[in-house]
Amino acid sequence: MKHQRDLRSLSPVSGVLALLLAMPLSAADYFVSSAGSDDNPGSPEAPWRSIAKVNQTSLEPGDRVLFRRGDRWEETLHPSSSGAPGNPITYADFGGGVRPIITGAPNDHCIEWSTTRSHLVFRGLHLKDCGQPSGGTRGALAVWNEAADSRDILLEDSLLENAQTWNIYLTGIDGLRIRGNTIRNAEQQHGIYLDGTLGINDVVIEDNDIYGNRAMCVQFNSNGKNRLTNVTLRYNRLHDCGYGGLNNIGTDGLRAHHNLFYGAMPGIYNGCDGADAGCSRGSIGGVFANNTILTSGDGWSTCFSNESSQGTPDFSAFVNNICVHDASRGSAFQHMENTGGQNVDYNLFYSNRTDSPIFVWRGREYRGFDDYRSATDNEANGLFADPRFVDAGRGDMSLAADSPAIDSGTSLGFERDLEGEPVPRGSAPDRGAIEAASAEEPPETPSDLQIELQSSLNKQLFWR
Ligand SMILES: [Ca+2]
Repeated sequence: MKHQRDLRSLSPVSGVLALLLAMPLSAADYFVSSAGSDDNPGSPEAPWRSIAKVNQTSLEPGDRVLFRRGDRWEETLHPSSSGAPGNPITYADFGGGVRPIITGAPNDHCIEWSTTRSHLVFRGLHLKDCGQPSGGTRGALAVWNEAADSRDILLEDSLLENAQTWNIYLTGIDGLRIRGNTIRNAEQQHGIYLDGTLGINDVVIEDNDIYGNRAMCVQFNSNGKNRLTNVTLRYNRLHDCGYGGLNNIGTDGLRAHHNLFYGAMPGIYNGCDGADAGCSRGSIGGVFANNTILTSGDGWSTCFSNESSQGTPDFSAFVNNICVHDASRGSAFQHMENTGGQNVDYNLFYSNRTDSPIFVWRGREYRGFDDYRSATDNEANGLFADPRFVDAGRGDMSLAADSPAIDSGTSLGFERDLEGEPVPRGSAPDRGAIEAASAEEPPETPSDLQIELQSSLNKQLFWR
């Protein structure tokens, strides 16, 4: 039985026409609860019980499968069909309390498909303890696409934690949005692993909190096969992962901006895969801008590293970043390869250590920022100064009013910062991920209307 949604109940404020055009008259909602029965019709009053029932049901574009908050399933969700452009199939939550928990079948994925599935939305879910121990290839959301490309996949407002391998493992996707999630504590591998083996194109990863994963917070890897194309990583907090914040070994033209990296880990690696002899599928053309990167701890660590034993990785620009290197070993900035044309400027470096931080440029090592700057063409507008974070110890890397990073960046056309505030505020963009309120224009106490307008604006920017 179908449970047709009442279109008249839609809010009249925004995009209703587009929504109506996109929504077929047959769109149905199916409700699922641990207290239900698979003999039920799947209505709110008489919900289904199992994910097996969901997997067996042929869903149509526009349909939604809604899992009851507070319930739990030890089954793997295998989406049975695809949505349509502008009209996805949605897997989401309903009711009150904590998000619905899906743990996957024992030692299996939480969500998996291995033939083409497109136009799917996953929202408001809690994927927990998923996957396979001891280096298996399964994770919380894992797609291994043996057939043609999957397209248009959205994961948002969900909690992914304690996957036995990766929290997210995906390949063979064109059109991927991962936004507003918490992705933490993968027990063996990365928080997010995008594998270019079967192609990855058109990706936006934004507004996520990614931490405590055993390997990298985020890894983009060609595996020596296809470079990942049109990838944006922005407005994320990446911290306290075992191997580092970002390992970019296989994108073409990555845009990584307004991210915050911190914890006892390296910040950004840019390089080549170990299986890619000659680095023919290594990273090229990446832009790293307005990131705030703090590295610390007793181990080897670097804010930004462009190197590989396989060959010559490449990047385009490293600009407007704040880089605090406070680790006992490693370097603040390391560019080993003999390639040229990179734009490295307007960054702010600092170290709390008494010895001078190490900078490496084209294989030569410099002790301290002044020696590095005078010997290279880099950092004509660079600074070595305390960025004056409000309270770095408590994770507050916003800028105090006397920060030298305020209004001293160069304009790159960005529209918002890590926290959703407009860029620029004041006379120019700041360095780093968080744009400070303007000193000349102290913030007024906003009216309710202003709050509403700002919220609306943020939502629009968020949905770009
Ligand atoms: Ca500013």
